[in-house]
Amino acid sequence: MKTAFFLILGIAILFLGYLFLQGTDSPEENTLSTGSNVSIVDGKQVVEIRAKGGYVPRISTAKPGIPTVLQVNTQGTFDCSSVITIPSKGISKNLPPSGVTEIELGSLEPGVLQGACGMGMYPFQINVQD
Ligand SMILES: [Cu+2]
Repeated sequence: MKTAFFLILGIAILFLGYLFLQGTDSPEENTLSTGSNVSIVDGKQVVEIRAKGGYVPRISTAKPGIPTVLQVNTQGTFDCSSVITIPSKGISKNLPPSGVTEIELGSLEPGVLQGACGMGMYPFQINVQD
């Protein structure tokens, strides 16, 4: 009788441990894997962000060594995030109030690519890592 109790208790602990590991594993995997706003289509990497009162997602994760396009979506964007800049690449672009703007970034080097609105008050970044 006592043996059965401890057996069941043991199984319960193992099961809870399994659930716990699953729970802690997946968020970690998400931050390491390519973000859901980043896709690779026909050998081209597309990083999608939305511009309106800032940039969403503010942090994207992309892979190096792939020709990359930053696809910026606007919808009723009349604030200053309608001017997007990536200083290290000499990029400054006016976005339409609504629409999709593609900005060629070329093949990215590992590291962090910083961008911001025209005034520098709304930052965003692309973490470039394998
Ligand atoms: Cu601004």
